[in-house]
Amino acid sequence: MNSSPKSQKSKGLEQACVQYKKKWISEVYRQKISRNDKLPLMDLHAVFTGHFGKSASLEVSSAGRVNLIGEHTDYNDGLVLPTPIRQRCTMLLSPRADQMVRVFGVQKNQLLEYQLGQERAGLDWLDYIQAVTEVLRQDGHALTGFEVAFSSDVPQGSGLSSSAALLVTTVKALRAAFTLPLTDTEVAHIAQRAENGLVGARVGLLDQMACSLGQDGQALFIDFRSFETRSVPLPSNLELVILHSSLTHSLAANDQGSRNYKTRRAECEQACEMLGVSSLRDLLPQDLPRVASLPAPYASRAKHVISENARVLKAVTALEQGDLATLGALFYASHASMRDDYDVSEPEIDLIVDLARETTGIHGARLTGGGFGGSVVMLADKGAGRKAGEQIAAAYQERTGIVPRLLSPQE
Ligand code: GAF
Repeated sequence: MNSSPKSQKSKGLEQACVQYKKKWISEVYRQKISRNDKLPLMDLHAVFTGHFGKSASLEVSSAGRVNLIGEHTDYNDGLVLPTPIRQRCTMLLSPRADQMVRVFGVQKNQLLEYQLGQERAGLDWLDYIQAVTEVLRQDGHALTGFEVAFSSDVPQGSGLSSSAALLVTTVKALRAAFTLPLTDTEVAHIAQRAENGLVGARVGLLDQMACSLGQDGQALFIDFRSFETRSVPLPSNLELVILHSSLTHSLAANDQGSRNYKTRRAECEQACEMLGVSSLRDLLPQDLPRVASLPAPYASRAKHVISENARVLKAVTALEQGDLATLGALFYASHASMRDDYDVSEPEIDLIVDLARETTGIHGARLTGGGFGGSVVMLADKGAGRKAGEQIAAAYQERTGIVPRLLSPQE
């Protein structure tokens, strides 16, 4: 059909207005985000409408997690104890009739797209969305295309599960949009398969379970052998301090010699082979003398996992009793084990833990997450956390010249 010159002109004007509006929205939000990394929900709705010309049909969000204790145990059939953090990933979504997927990532200020069924790795942050649709399609779930805008204030590479929060949010948003019959545990498994698959990081299941099942004010005890889960309320005398060292890490990283996540996993598998067990979970603290006869580094890697499982059990009891002194001692012991036996800490992270020891109101501190950078979680007396965290952050900055980020408690 031919359009008249007049209607062509008004169409051109309309397109110019849409382009101008998008540019304006991008600029306004880029400035907001560069200031504090977070976007109010109302603004995310405006971004969605600005980009896609309609309102979103649903909204889903998942918090990041801090692991209190139980590190590098998940892929060894072991025990963990995460809890949600305030920072979260929020996603707005609207289905389309065709197979096109269009995604606007607020923090990247970027709109990327692909066709369902043509997922391929290498498209930066879009890989997380592609990885999820690939797994859902493999499982036979019927999807159509969709439009998405998402925003996350879980800092990347901070050891606080920014990837899992995005993956879990994506699975849950698609579950809601296409009425997929999935439990929260199944959501976590799909998110892990997505991360192991197209994203290419061979991570365990801790982060996805924590992001999918975590409840505010509760720690989530998970036994990765029996798949038992149990909520453990955080005692009212406790406040968590989370300080991001600003050293970022990548779980997919393969290029730091032997100091990476993938190598640690392989070392555990080799230790099992040498010990003739199917998993390090088969061993208890009384087996440590036998484990000590392994060559380096296998003896110390296995020692960390075995001793860490025992610490998680003790931590659950201490948490239930509101016993911050015992819990704090377990935090310091866990950190020493990650530093000396598992070799996943960094001097800057050790400095934060040492500063915590000298700070009034702090009972314990440890590196949280996969390591090689990231955050330190500390136990503080209720009401003392902010001041203590600020003191530690200031001393860290003075000694290293690196500007850390105090993520919790909030002002
Ligand atoms: C990362 C991984 F993704 C988890 O699976 C877990 O192994 C953790 O490191 C270490 O406890 O967060």
